[in-house]
Amino acid sequence: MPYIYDDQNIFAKILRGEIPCNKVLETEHSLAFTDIAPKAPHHVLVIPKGPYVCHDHFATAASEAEIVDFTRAIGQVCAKLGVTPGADGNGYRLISNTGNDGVQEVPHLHMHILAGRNIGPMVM
Ligand code: IU
Repeated sequence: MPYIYDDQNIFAKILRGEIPCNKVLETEHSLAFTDIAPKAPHHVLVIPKGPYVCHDHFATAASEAEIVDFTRAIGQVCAKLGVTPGADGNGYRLISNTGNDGVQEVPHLHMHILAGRNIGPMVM
């Protein structure tokens, strides 16, 4: 079944500049901003600028340039936060909630970066 993108979702509005965000990083194809309800000292969301509902949609429909940009943007945000383990940071968790069972609230692909404390066991 094809993915149907709802362009009225909150992240689409942020991308169109209709709603402000606390921007952490912007690249050609991606945007990163702080989560409005942080679950950790660092809680950043990274989203592709294109209209993709979730990772599966992105991985099958996005261009290689978008996929590379998104993947690198996540790494760049972690570096900016100073949490990259290989660069003496203390690590982080990446989460991308997907669909109903993943309890995805906003239907635009987003990667949560959680860091700044021990995030605890995987089931939250
Ligand atoms: P999800 O369950 O992975 O879809 O979580 C959506 C996240 O988007 C959640 O952590 C919200 O706090 C966050 N968020 C936001 O940062 N800004 C908003 O205006 C809204 C939700 I609505």
